[in-house]
Amino acid sequence: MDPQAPLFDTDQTCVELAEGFFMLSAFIDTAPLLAQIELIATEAMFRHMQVGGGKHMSVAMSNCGPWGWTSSSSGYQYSHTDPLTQRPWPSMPPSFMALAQAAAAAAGFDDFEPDACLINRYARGAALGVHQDRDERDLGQPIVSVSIGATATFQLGGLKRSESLRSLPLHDGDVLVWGGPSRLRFHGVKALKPTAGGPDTRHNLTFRKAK
Ligand code: MD6
Ligand code: FE
Repeated sequence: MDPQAPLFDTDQTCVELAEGFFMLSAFIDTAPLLAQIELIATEAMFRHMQVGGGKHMSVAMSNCGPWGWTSSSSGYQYSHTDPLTQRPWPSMPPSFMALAQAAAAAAGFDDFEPDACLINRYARGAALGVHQDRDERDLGQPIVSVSIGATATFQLGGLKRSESLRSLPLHDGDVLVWGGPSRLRFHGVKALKPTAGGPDTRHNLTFRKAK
């Protein structure tokens, strides 16, 4: 790669799809991110967390940064330590922090200070049910979400669960930034259907200010 090449494609368009909801298409080269994810997973392995009713999520998850999002039979919480090892989550690579802040700034959020990075891994058929991200203390801070690998269909809803969902393809390198009046929108990811010849797995990094 050209060592002079900018890290982020900051010239490219940032489209506001709804008030406070921004799509940065092909914002980042994901190969270095995937290498970092693999390293993180040697310390904090991907696991299918338990949700209510004894079920497990089809999406496998890990975390890096000071706080990690966890789910168990007793509910959702942010924790400093990995419940599997009792050790702190791996630290957030500086390149992750730089990416999250550059994306937030491109969407007009200049003081994003993420302290949590949830790492999702989708194999064929894995899906994320429609939900709101509301476990964070400061809902004034946006969320930055980075798509890596196989294309997924994101479902964007409104502020009430009953509102209709709009389908949005998320490709490798796409970044979503949402905050302000969109911060509590319902959303989900449809069951992954990798296309022939393409990557068979999707990863997603979700950066948040948890505490
Ligand atoms: C995913 N993302 O893209 C799951 N949440 O795999 C999310 O649940 C999400 O992309 C809040 C904000 C952006 C997101
Ligand atoms: Fe979410």
